[in-house]
Amino acid sequence: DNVHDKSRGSLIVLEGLDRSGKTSQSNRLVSYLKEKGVLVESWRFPDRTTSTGQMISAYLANESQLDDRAIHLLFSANRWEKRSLMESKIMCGTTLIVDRYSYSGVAFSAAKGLDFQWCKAPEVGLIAPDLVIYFDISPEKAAERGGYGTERYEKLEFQKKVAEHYSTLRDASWKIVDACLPMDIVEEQVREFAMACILTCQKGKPLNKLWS
Ligand code: FDM
Repeated sequence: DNVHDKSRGSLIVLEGLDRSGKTSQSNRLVSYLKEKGVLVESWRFPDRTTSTGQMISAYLANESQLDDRAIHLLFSANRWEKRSLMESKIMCGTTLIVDRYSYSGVAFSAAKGLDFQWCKAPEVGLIAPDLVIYFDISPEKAAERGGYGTERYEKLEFQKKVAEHYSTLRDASWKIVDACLPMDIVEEQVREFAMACILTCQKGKPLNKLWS
């Protein structure tokens, strides 16, 4: 009777400040899950390959100027244009490991002084992650790690504000990893959180919508 029932994949989001190590950990996690035979794909936002993504990329590189609200909505649109593809992949059994999502969207825009609730509004209705892993590091420690790059937001004072907004967004469901621990320890913790989540989703946990 269950021939049409196929267990779904998970939506796992990695968040944290710049230089928190989440991109390296995302790559490590994806390799590990592939070895374990999990159907998995590595995703990231902004997705710079789409036309909105190219506008975002130019903005981040300081090659273009955009109104704070306009760029906020572009980041959000960049997620909305991927929503249905994400849903079909997840429902067909693929787990998505996503480097940044709506939480970055809100934390970075609110750090510019935009109203927090206004920042959340366009994200309402996107797919809610089954798991958010937050790579916790102080802005000062992150800055010490070989310094920031040249992109628009990679400045200590700004990252401090981003960190504050991340703590407002955080809820009891988030898994917090101390990003200052040795990489292998962080990797092990991330694996455990991810595997537990994937099992729960396979057992039929429903896919939810964000912030509703
Ligand atoms: N960023 C990322 C935002 O400001 N809003 C968003 O919605 C997202 C997803 O873009 F500084 C910021 C965070 C970061 C920059 O991210 C680019 P990557 O991970 O460095 O590509």
